[in-house]
Amino acid sequence: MIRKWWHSKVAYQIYPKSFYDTNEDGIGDLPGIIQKLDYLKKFGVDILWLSPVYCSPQIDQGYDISDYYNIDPMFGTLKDMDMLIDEAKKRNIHIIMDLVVNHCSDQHEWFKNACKDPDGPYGKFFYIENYHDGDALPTNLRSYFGGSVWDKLPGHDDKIYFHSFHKSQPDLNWENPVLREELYKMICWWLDKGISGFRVDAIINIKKDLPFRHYPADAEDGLCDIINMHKHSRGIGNYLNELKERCFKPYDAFTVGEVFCENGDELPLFFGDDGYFSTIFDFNIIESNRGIKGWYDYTQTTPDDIKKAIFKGYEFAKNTGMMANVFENHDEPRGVSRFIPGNELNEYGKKLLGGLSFMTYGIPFIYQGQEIGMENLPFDDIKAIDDVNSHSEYDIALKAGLSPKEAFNVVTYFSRDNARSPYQWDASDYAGFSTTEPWLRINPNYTKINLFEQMARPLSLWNFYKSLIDLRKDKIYTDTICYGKMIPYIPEQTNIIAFFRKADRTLLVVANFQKDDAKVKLPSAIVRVLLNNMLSLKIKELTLMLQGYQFVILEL
Ligand code: TEU
Ligand code: CA
Repeated sequence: MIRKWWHSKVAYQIYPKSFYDTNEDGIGDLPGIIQKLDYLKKFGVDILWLSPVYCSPQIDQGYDISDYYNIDPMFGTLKDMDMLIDEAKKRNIHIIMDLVVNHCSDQHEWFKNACKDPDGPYGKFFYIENYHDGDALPTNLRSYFGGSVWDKLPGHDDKIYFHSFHKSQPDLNWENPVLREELYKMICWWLDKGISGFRVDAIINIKKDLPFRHYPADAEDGLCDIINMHKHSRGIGNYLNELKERCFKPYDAFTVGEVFCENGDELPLFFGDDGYFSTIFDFNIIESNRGIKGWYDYTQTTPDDIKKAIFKGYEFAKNTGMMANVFENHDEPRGVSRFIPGNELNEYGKKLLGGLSFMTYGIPFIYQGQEIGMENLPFDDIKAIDDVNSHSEYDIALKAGLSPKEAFNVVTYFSRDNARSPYQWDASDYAGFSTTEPWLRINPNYTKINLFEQMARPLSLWNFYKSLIDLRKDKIYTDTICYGKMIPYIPEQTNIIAFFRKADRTLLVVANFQKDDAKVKLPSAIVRVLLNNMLSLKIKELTLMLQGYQFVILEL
């Protein structure tokens, strides 16, 4: 593996709308991020991924872009963005933007022009088909956000267009070289501005299985999960290669692909030395309890599921490159609320999860608030949920026969709003996020869980994350933590996640992922305890006597 600057770094995802508000409108903004750069530097993060800040009607929180070349006024101006890039650079922080090119917004000029003249050049930017009421649809695929992927083209009763996500997010037609050129131009324009790269959204969707056809229905709606099409489609590599050659490679950009349904045989090409992307997210933990029918169809993830997920990711990546470690993001519930039973949730368990994410082979991505242990947002009514996907999953659960209360419970467990509530800076009004009512409710636990409190408390979760960052950057250990082999240790011991990291040094990471105490035999004597989420560590004749949720990094 060719060594790259980013291998030893720590990345942090900012959800701008909920990060920090400076102009008192209840919405986070770019000047807010600029103001916090010194803090982020002090914390130790090197790469900042910004969820979309482009112009957008915000139907899908910015993942519906109406102008790729401008900043939505709610976040600031292009000048603010230039300043953010500059100020970040001064501090040696790399900015990466979200690249959403599978689809745009139905308010984008391209789509408006396509509606005006579907047979003209912009009609070819999208997938538009003729359709008369009563006809069979070209495919029976179900969009990610529920319902058919087809909708009537505005202003045309006899035409329909394709959308993988919400109907306000028409898919761009990558088969069309003119469209591809437009996208490449835009991508290079941003790279010229000095950003270091992109997180590449939903990219697996750009290749369709053409000509469109029907698939066996998988539910009573007669539709079939869109993922099935992607299992059949081949040749996405041609586009991704072109994208890499034309845009990413000339700038040596750092790119992280959101690749969540892959054809096994093609995947090694996605990342690594010659990959289409520098890295891709390792979604094994996040996907560990997902059902195929919808959110309601999930199972509770166990510590042993997480263990399996961690080793599966490593086995998959080890000969190819480095994946990006995540256990939450803006599309998922808060990891600590999801993976630790509510009545056992405290800072020890939160530290354990953070420790695993940092010590697993891969580049750690922290989602804003993870470092202070932000938890799921409590909801009391489905109407209080903003996220579009939550509402469609609620309907799916009801249709599957769940009672409104059961459906509501499922949705509150998975809702994307859980992780989108404003950042909890301190215990003052509105959690120090804003001076006014924010766009989404603040978690009422902000008086207890907030950054200010944790920075002041030496044994806080935040300080533990800081130690993890410092350890990764400690010259003595960088090689072992970034490049060292990961070898499972006592994998058969239930609720214990343990592994070696081996390079010039040998580390043993041990997590007692349960509330009960546990004994773990050591393979050899300990040279040093590098990190411990508790004040003490009991050892009796080469056996660790771990407390519930104890997590340690040992040097052997
Ligand atoms: O997500 C891709 C994706 O497939 C989603 O369906 C994801 O599985 C879902 O959000 C879970 O509820 C990306 C973005 O991360 C997401 O925020 C966008 O909504 C989506 O693309 C469309 O751009
Ligand atoms: Ca604002």
